[in-house]
Amino acid sequence: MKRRLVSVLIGMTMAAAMLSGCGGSSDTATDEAADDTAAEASGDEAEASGDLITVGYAQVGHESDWRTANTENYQNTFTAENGYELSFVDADNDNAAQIEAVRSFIQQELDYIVIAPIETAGWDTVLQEAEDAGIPVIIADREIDTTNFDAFVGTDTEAEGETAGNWLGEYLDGAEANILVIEGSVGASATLGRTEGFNTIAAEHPEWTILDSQSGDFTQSGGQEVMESFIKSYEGQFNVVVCQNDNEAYGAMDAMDAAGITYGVDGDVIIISFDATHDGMQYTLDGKINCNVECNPIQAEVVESVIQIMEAGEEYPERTIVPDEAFVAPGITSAYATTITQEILDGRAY
Ligand code: GYE
Repeated sequence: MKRRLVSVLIGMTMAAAMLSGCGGSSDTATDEAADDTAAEASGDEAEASGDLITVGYAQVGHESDWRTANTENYQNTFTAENGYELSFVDADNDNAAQIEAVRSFIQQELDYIVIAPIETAGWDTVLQEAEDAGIPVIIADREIDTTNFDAFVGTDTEAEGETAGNWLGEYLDGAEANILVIEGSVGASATLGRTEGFNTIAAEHPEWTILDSQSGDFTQSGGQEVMESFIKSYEGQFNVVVCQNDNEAYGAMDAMDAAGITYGVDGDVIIISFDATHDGMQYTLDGKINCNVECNPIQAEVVESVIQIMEAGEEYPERTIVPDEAFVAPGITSAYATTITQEILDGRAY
């Protein structure tokens, strides 16, 4: 199998097509309906003749709204109509269970294996087994610390962390920051990347102090628990809370509401979140979250296009970065982020 040793940042046109869920902007509704019928018919034929491409997806779990959007995106992309049979495993944030899921995909001799790795570590052995079995592996969403796989498709979480830091620097304009960080799951590349990116910018600001940084496991209940304990330890001492995903931000807001702490554009505490999923964007539009750095969960179409190139035996991109942008609440203008409007929220696919 040939490989192209380059990184690819997919173009905005492709991203726009992915986000709107349609393959070509010039298609009329009638053309699309005809295309759909044709695709369904060929899917039926492929299904009947056993020609479907079998793909195993070892998903992290169901910890967040981002994850739900990502799962739905895979289930809607790898369909029989599109020529695929998808084996989907939700590993429920259990690293060992996820590795076992991959092992079972190998035993089933699936055509392709896609993994959204819970943690960066621990992949070497099972990936070697996949390679020995001749099954191509695409690492999706999160990164790992070995290189024995075929392609990566995901977002640049370190850049997301830097964007958050750059926005905060711009917003505070030299004012002091006492920061609490609610991190994502321990050992996940999304956590490591966002932390590192934000810390790089924090290091440029002697007027900032990171008071504490604890994992909220990318869940709402985790975010709430961590925020409750932060409030006990640091009440009255902090003015910034960085939540490494939207669900943690919802939990943190609940904890601050219960303690009578105000936040957002009219409050005492600045909230930064990541993901920019639908509800997170609504909170940003409402001025409760000051800045929300997007992480695009709509990645299955990109994975599918890599598989199609592999199927054709052509050179495929080894690394595809799905682009993100950042959003700020109404009333804030930024060089690093777009000021959110109702129209932007209404136009989003997740
Ligand atoms: O930010 C979080 C999810 O890996 C980028 O995982 C993903 C992260 C996402 O649980 O909400």
